[in-house]
Amino acid sequence: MTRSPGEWFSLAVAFVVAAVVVSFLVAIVGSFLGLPIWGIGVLVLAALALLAYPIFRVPAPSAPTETADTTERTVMSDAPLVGIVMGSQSDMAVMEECAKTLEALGVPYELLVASAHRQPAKVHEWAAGLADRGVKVVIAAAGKAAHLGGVVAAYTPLPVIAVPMKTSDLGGLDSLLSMVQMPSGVPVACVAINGARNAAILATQILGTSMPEYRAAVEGLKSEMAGA
Ligand code: RP5
Repeated sequence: MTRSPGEWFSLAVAFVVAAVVVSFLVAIVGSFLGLPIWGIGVLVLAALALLAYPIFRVPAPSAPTETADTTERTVMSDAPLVGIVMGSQSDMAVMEECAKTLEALGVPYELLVASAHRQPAKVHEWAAGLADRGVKVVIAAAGKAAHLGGVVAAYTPLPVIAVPMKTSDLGGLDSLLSMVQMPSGVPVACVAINGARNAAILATQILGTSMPEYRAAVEGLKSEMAGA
């Protein structure tokens, strides 16, 4: 950690003022106790050293640490097929619809809150292990500069469906463009702003290409929607 010349100047002024006050007080106490002049001098020097240490000590740079992990992975099954990740607990209100839809379609899933910029190591660890744990599709929800889907896609061979969160500043256009404009080579499929339900259905459709029960679940949903 470095200090600017202005900060050093302020610290020096603070030290001089404090040093005068402390020396004065120590001298008064010393004479009150009847100490010889050299004893008072030693006391004053010791007091100044004690004063200087906290003022001028340069704190050691701290290693970057991740935000405390308060929300662990929520596993809805021993063998989840869909992994849902969202950048913040504040995305949960919207993403509950995604979880509910997967439940209605009978798809086992797990859910994690992890931010690509606040907890990059957590996102990396989770995304890199998904395929080996049998997860088939990822749903990534985030808002603003929404890089979570892209970061997850960088670490997994699985298809990633992104859900752009509606935002207060730009209405979710920021999230949408961040997700949909992935550079060539690392695709991220993207549903509508706050399209949590569609993300769940699309994930089920992907599962349905190789698992007949999920194809049947989607066909059932389509029949329901058609009023059949
Ligand atoms: C993104 O920033 C999250 O996905 C969320 O949509 C948005 C705001 O996050 P909070 O400031 O509410 O944690 O990382």
